[in-house]
Amino acid sequence: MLRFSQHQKPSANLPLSHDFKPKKTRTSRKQKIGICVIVSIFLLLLWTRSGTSSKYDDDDDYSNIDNLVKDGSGSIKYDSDTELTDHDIDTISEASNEQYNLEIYDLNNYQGTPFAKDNEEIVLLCIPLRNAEKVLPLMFRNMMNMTYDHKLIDIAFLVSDCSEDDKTLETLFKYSEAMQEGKLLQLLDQEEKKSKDSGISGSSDLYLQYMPKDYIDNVKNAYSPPYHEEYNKPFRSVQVYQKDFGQAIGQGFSDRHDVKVQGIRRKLMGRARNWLMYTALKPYHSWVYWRDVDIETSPGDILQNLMKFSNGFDVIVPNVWRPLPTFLGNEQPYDLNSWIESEQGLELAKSLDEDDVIVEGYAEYPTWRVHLAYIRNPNGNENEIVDLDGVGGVSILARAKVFREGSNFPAFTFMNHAETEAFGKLTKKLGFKVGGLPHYTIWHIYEPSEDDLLQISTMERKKRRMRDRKGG
Ligand SMILES: Nc1nc2c(ncn2[C@@H]2O[C@H](COP(=O)(O)OP(=O)(O)OP(=O)(O)O)[C@@H](O)[C@H]2O)c(=O)[nH]1
Ligand SMILES: *[C@@H]1O[C@H](CO)[C@@H](O)[C@H](O)[C@H]1NC(C)=O
Ligand SMILES: [Mg+2]
Repeated sequence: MLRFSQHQKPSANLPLSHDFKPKKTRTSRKQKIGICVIVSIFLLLLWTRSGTSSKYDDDDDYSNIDNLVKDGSGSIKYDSDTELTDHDIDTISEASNEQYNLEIYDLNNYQGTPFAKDNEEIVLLCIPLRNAEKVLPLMFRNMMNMTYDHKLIDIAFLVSDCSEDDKTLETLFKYSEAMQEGKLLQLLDQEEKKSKDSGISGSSDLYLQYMPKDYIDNVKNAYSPPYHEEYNKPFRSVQVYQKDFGQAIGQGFSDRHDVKVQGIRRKLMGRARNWLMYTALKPYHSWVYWRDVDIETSPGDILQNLMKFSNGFDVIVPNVWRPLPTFLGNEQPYDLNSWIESEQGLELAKSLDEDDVIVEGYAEYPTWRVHLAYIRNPNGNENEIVDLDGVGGVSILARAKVFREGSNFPAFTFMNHAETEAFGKLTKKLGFKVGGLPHYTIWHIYEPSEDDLLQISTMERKKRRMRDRKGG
């Protein structure tokens, strides 16, 4: 007798893994057991809640499988306590003592639609990290702020090449655990209060006094209650991967923006992104959303909003700006990797070696391309979309099928580009549409460069002298 149950949504029997072993192990055994328990409970909850599993008797013959596939109902699970006939055992070669799964997916059902939220389409959220400890609270608050159903989002982190004293991996694990238990907001608030009380932030936050007041107010607002209903809800799953790629270029602002290092740095980043995506992408993902850690504010419904454009586009990016100190002009177009190809860009490419990488936004590479960042009008129509050739990696929504059909983040020179810019070109070559929203903006954090810090300290000294003169 063969019995199998059917799941409307491939959830209950799929890996909801949240277990990982940090290389620099800090997690106690107790913690690990704790997580296993949480995962099991979560699994059980999903299982009971799905309510769609129905059992088929042996007189329902194999034609059911056909029906299932046609229905697009996802997966079929063979339970351990079923008696198998010889024929069944022939059919299913890998029988194990306990339980095994046979899953059937009609991949036509996981291509991504503009009605993703209503269709309960599952999103894979990919976040690469390096020396990111400092921005993790901000990143997690941004994730929690997403109003797309958390139970439809699988999160995959890749941590690479962090410095010796950096605690990205440990902190990531701690926050992920708290988030899945619904306790993260509490934890972050507590930690923030503690550091405020101890006055640790002090001199490193001096630049805040030079930031535009309305921006600071806006940020304060963005990080304050009331929060939406979904905010504290656990995500479908969290996976943390650790793998080094030998990235040697510093993660400081000035280090990583030197033009000479871009080619190497970007190819390594491409390699990292590919490892992350190929490891995490599962058949039931309809979407992949790439997000950098260092975003300060972003609308909570960004996923739904980007998905709206998927009737005409397969890859969609928002505009990315950053604030600046008032003495530098308040704000600035930031992500210059999203652009429209130009005649001059193509000519420049022809003049280069096959392996040379053009990195957009540097004087060394005069391409005269139109950058998405520069065509923004703060009062422009948020629903306007333009065709792009290159894209930046800060926030990319892509149909999962783009990757399934072979696109990725080239870790070699492709059409004189690498990583996300090459991803844009490659994706177009595969026949997909790549678009950007000029008037829909998310905000990257501002990190003072060495020059900016120098200027701030000069101004501070001047201020002090004035004060001293007045006082004395
Ligand atoms: N796994 C991994 N992540 C990285 C590496 N380098 C940067 N990242 C992460 O990738 C994202 C983008 O990195 P950034 O350093 O901001 O690089 P960028 O976006 O090209 O540069 P900016 O435009 O200056 O922000 C961030 O989330 C980083 O934490 C790396 O070598 N490995
Ligand atoms: C959270 O979402 C709201 C609503 O879209 C938005 O106004 C706010 O800026 C978001 N917060 C952050 C930290 O991005
Ligand atoms: Mg960045």
